[in-house]
Amino acid sequence: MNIGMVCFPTYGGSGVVATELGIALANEGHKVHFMSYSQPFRLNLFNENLFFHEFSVNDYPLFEYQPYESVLASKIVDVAMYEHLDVLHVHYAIPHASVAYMAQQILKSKKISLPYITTLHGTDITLVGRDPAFEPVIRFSLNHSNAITSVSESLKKDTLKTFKIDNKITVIPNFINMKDYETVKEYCVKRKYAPKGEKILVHISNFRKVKRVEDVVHVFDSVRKEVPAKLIFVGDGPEKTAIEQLTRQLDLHHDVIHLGKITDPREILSVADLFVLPSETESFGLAALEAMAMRVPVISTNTGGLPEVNIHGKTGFLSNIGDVKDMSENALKLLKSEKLLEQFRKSAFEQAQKFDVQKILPLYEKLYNEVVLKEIVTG
Ligand code: GMT
Repeated sequence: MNIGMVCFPTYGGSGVVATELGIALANEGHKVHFMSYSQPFRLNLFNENLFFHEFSVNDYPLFEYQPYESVLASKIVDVAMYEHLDVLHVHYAIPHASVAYMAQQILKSKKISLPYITTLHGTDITLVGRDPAFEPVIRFSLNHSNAITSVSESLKKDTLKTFKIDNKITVIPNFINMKDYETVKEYCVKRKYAPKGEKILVHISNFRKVKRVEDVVHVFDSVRKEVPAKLIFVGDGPEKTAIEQLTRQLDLHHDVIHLGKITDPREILSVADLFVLPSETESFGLAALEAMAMRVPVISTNTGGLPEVNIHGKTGFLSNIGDVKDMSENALKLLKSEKLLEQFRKSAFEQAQKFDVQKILPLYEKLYNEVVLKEIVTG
């Protein structure tokens, strides 16, 4: 099958899912054409079935806001016509679902049919999507999608609550390739970050408000009072400076390491004892799943899709949003007992196996086949 894949290329779960899906599909023999304004950061183009079609939005002085949608729609039309796409898969509803609809209509006028699938990732519904300014466009383009997927049951419920959607939503969870995680190597030297054998807590995110990174700092503050520990932050984003200031105010900064953006989280997860994710909303929590696949238990909130991934009392613990005390107690419970920590590590790894690409990929392939077949039958 020839598949068009549209995603945001930047650091963030939706781009990672799109890229990993494209790679898995390419390994199965499908030809996958990525369309994005820059190369998705995990996309390796040395694969005969992977293609990247870059587009750039001109910085014309008349435009205060660049016409991203028009340029992307034109790119989709072009790639669909010349690469003979069978199906288009767009990640993140805003604005990709409406762009896909526009491209579909343009192609229709040229007697070319291109069904499109929209995958909802989270903030496109739970944050940005809640803005009434987007409502009619999102509702329309979702209702006209040939199929919609959401990354968790929770996000499906949120979508149906927020928008009047007549279309069916199929839940296809985030996934990982377990092969990449099976042999646990110590990629980087633990001694560098924890020279005295301190416990290591890790948080990976894009440092947006929704991640509540300040709660990570407060949890670490409590933990460190009882157990020698280090905190490693991975990622960058709008809250980073405020977080740095907070760690200085609390006099924690000597035990906090900021690594910035790294492409392979396994390196740092291989030395972690706990992963902390205290998000306000989290449709799935791919970062938590990646941690679990590296045998790292997760201290998280119980929001959104997190309970579908992190099993309370087994793979980690779930707390109410903002309940730093509970999160700290849970973290200490694990850090103070090697035996318990080991048990949780094992369960985290077992739970992660349920989200192996081998189980999830067929769900996407089935959906692609269904929409393509339906398009042929109904024209
Ligand atoms: O986590 C983010 O803020 C990035 C965002 C994205 O769209 O790139 O992530 C969302 O999609 C991921 C992949 O499906 C999910 O695993 C994340 O839980 C989700 N983030 C939120 O819902 C906040």
